[in-house]
Amino acid sequence: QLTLKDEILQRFLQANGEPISGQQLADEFQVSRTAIWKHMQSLQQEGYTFETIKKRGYQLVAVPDKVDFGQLKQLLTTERYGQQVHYFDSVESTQFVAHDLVRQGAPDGTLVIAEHQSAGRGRMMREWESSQGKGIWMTIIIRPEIAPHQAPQFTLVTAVAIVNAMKAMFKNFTPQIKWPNDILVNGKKTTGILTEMIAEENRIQALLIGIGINVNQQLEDFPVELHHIATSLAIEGKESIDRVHLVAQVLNYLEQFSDQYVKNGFTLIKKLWEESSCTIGSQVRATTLREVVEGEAIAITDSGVLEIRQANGVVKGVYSADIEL
Ligand code: BT5
Repeated sequence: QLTLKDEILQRFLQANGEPISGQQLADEFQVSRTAIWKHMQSLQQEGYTFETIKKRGYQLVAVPDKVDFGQLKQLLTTERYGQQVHYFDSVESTQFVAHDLVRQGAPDGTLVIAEHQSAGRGRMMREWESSQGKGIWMTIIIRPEIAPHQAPQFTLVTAVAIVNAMKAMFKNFTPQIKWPNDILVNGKKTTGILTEMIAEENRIQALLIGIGINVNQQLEDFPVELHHIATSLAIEGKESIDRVHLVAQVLNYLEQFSDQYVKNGFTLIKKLWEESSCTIGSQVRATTLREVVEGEAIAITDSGVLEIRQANGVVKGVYSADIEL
């Protein structure tokens, strides 16, 4: 549900820089001009800048660099993904918030997004560095009609969506997928995906798709121990990036690809995945919870398992692992 303030903002965003008078807004929303003015003042405090154009009204001339859902809605072409947004300045982890929301019955496509996470996490409770205002830290709650054993494939579906969003927006670098859950640019990690499942018996209640994308950090924004493995899109693309557009693109592609996957299965996604992968054909060292498997990554199977041909010729399937290329 949009508040009046969000509606006013939407109206200015739709106006594309054209001025709108206070009276016009008051008439449209059937409130007083003072009410309109109060909401515009609080938008100003959030970093929106309005200019007064004589006899014509107010013009929106600058928006703050934050993930604003008034603006996000304009950019979405989705039916469900991102249509409900829970936006936070700071949370421990968007995954934790999403767990609570699932319990409260949040609908398919609900987005949880934060400017900062104080306890962002990766797989197996590893730390995920989520600095204020520089990245995209979000969880999408989805409720697909699939069996629990298909859940890991959603990490691959998500990776394909993110890579396509990046390719559509950025021409001066090429993102690559590293199985199972990383997107690399020039060999360094820009993005991590964390897929969690809430299931009962043979039914999925919800998948929580956590996505962390390093967007506008510079190297010094990362802790030293990440300098050799992590990078941001701004570092690789040599320009600062509008996060709202990227969030919208990711959600647009993600809804399209997950619907496609649920309807038609893994074949197309697998093909797209293979086209953007830097894993297949490489020598890898995969560390699973039980063992270390070394060899050439030769394929992913129809269920998303990575096949590795070892030096002795034996092919092993790996379900989840950390990969060194
Ligand atoms: C991941 O785990 O790559 C999944 C990361 C998911 C983060 C999102 S943010 C929104 C949502 N809310 C959360 O709390 N989490 C999700 P994994 O493959 O286990 O990789 C974790 C490892 O990546 C760490 O042990 C570090 O070595 C490294 N790392 C930590 N922060 C990083 C960053 N910002 N960029 C690149 N690498 C990082």
